[in-house]
Amino acid sequence: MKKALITGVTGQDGAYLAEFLLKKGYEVHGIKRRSSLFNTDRIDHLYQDPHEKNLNFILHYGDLTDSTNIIRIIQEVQPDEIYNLGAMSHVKVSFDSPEYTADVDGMGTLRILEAVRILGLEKKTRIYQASTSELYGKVQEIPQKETTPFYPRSPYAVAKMYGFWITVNYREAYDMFAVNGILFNHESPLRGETFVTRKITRATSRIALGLQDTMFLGNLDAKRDWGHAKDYVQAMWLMLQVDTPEDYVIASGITTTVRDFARMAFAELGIELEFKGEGVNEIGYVKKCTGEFKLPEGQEVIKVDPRYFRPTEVELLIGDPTKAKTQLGWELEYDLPALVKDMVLSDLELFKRDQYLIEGGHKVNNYFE
Ligand code: NDP
Ligand code: GDR
Repeated sequence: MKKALITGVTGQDGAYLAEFLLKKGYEVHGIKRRSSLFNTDRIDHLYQDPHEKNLNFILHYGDLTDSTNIIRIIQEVQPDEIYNLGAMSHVKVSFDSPEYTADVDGMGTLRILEAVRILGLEKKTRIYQASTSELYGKVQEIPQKETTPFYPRSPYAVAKMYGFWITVNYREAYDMFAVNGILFNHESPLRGETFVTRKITRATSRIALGLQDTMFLGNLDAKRDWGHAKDYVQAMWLMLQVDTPEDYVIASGITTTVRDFARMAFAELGIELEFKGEGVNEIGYVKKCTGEFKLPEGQEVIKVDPRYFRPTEVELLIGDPTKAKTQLGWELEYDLPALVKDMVLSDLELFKRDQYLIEGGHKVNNYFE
């Protein structure tokens, strides 16, 4: 039985990857951070009582800022594959916590690589590093591919750039099987609530149900190449199954504005939007309702709040996944409409439960960012 170790197992990708590897028959170990509340919502369906025999999903407390626990866990587990997904992954927040982001996302990657080397596991353990399309930053070439120069535009992207190159360096210096997946944005019903797609699908569902009137967004013109996280974790695994360690772009090859993503989310519930105004004065309002949800025509459901603007923005991302498709045989199952549908319907179910609770006189979590 192969053993995999996942950092960031409690995150969106960690949860899908753990499920995928368990189905493949792996023994899966995950590193989770200690927190004052349970932080395992996304993996609770995989949980096994530690008192059971023959466990194949095992969690360890740890943190990427602490090399002592990284070394100890890797020594204990002796993994065949490490997936380094742990990160302070929010681009806007990285401007508020730049030093911490550098420590976790940059130095954290070094700690993993160095632990494998210190423990003499260079020939046994294959390492996947979660690199990102944010490395491309300011547009140098489109579509962006493996050979496109980097121009990072945030403390997050700069930290990830260190992670990218230290992975390449350990591969070349110590002949380790260490690879970068340069993944473009991927989303799902498990996406963190403050990333724009999930923020939109949550607010769309709440607005349709009458739990909220308006959502506030930042740059509506930003363009992203969005795919489904379920498809993208398969690419991570494929990258570790080939003979030669190489870096790959994983993307859908299609780019869409934030504005159009919002339009698609509302359309999924039969609500047609139109936009008027420009810049900070732009407003998205209801033009027509053709389905179950009847909102008043003209209701202003999207407004712009400059607090969500970034000091330096990445305006356009569109990836070319040809190398992954031809060399790894990677294929997408979900296109953008299927992704939007999956997210909106899942959030609608979630907030129908909230609506039910509110009708019963209970309080629900009302925290939005
Ligand atoms: P999430 O933010 O959903 O998950 C991040 C994970 O990292 C969580 O499990 C989090 O723990 C954990 N984590 C944060 N800080 C630390 C730390 N100091 N030590 C250990 N673990 C830590 O991210 P995604 O699942 O979306 O992304 C996975 C990886 O892929 C990240 O590295 C991200 O930067 C990268 N990436 C993501 C893309 C995307 O579109 N989703 C695209 C390209 C790259 P906790 O649950 O306790 O917060
Ligand atoms: P991104 O994702 O920065 O691409 O990083 P995010 O969803 O946060 O932003 C995408 C684009 O939408 C614009 N935007 C807003 N973003 C947020 N979060 N909230 C808003 O209200 C809002 N309004 C407009 C942003 O300005 C941006 O242009 C994600 C993360 O998962 C990274 O970890 C990963 O590396 C990259 O994707 C690829």
